[in-house]
Amino acid sequence: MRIDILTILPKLLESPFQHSILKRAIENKIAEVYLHDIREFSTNKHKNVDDYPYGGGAGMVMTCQPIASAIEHLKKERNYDEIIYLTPDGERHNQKIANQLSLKKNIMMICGHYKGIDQRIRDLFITKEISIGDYVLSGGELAAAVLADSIIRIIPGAISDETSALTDSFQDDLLSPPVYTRPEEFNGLKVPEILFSGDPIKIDNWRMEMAEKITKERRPDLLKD
Ligand code: 6GU
Repeated sequence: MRIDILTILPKLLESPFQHSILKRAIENKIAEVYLHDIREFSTNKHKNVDDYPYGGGAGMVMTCQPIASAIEHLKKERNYDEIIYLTPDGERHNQKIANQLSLKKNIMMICGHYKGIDQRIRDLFITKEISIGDYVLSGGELAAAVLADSIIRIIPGAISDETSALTDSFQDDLLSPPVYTRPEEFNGLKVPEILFSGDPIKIDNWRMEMAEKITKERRPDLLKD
């Protein structure tokens, strides 16, 4: 999979791909991530990327030209399965969307700033609009990092323990059961006895019961369908 991210703050997006699972996935050629500075595509002599909104009001709007030029430059090189705009008014991100996107070959992500991007860019180029939750971020970059992480980590081979991504919270609409490691007792709190039983079926059943209990308590909405 190849992901191209268009942003006015490429530096902000470097670090998330330089650690842990994402770093390894990129090193192992399971994913390629390229950051593109929208400003470099501006034909304006000051390299401007924003302007005042028609109709007035607070805040600036990202102009069409630099974003359109960047998108067209990339589209000339390859076909994109999705061109995603990260925006708080997009479809709320979830595991199902991550699973679907993890099967794609080429994905482009556009990060907005200020009051957002000119609507015509959305009308002309964007195939999917995604929000990562009901709150407002300063820009789309952190959302793009979240989206890319959720996609890359589940590409087969990204996680060494193949079953690990499948047992994640949400992968089966259940939250994860509690986990323990050494020591057996910490500050008077003991590891549940069943985890020492050596009986994998009993342990699996206990984990499933705990997952259901926790999901019922914290996120009953996940159990509804
Ligand atoms: Cl995708 N962008 C911004 N700016 N804020 C958000 C978001 C995206 N998702 C939730 N809040």
